[in-house]
Amino acid sequence: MTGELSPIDKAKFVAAKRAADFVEDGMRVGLGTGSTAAWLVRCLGEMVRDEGLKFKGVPTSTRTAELAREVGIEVISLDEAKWLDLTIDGADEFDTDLNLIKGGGGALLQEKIVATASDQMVVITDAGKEVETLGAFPLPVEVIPFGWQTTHALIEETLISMDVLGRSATLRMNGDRPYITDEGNHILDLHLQRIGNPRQLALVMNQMPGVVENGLFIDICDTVVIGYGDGRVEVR
Ligand code: ABF
Repeated sequence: MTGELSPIDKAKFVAAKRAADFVEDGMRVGLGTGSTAAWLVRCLGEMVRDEGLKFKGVPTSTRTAELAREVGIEVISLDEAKWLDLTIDGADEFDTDLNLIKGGGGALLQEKIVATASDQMVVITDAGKEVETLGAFPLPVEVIPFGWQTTHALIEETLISMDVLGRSATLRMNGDRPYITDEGNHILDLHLQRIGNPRQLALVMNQMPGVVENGLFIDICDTVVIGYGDGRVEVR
């Protein structure tokens, strides 16, 4: 399944493989999105095929749903599952309190709904995503297309009033068109450099009309599984 991997892919793979061991027979499991989560889905597919693992997966994007079905995982919707034992997903940044920035892959809304509906959230990541303070990675904010420019202006004004360092927000593009999420929304990426108070920013963002969700995951992640390029894995 792996062939010759670059150190970064190896790190993602070993983290995903280790986290796959968290999945037990009979569980309902949220399946994340992104390249690290794709490794997880492939590992779980192998465990279903070779070891007879029996679990139900709730994907966080159409991409993940397609891959999960392809590798033989039984896929159900969150409404069918109602509540999940576990979600395993990637991240763009994590800090020492296990707060996260997610959404670089564009699936933050479903990812947050699924993670919040889980008894436990495990993040799989390579070591390069650990930061002291969140914010070097642009913070994705999902907004509805109606009046997005007004929402954009409101976000920038709010960042100025909060005295946040970087204040520009850019519309995520897909070629020459705005990126469209699985829920039919747009994403604004906030270039903040440093987020001094992520909890406060997450609350403020979600109070704005037009904002559907933001990529700050505060107090949601329970465990982080960190992979290294030399094949080591650390669980925190
Ligand atoms: C998802 O995939 C996202 O929330 C995050 O943006 C991204 C991480 O991507 P990768 O695993 O490809 O680095 O988990």
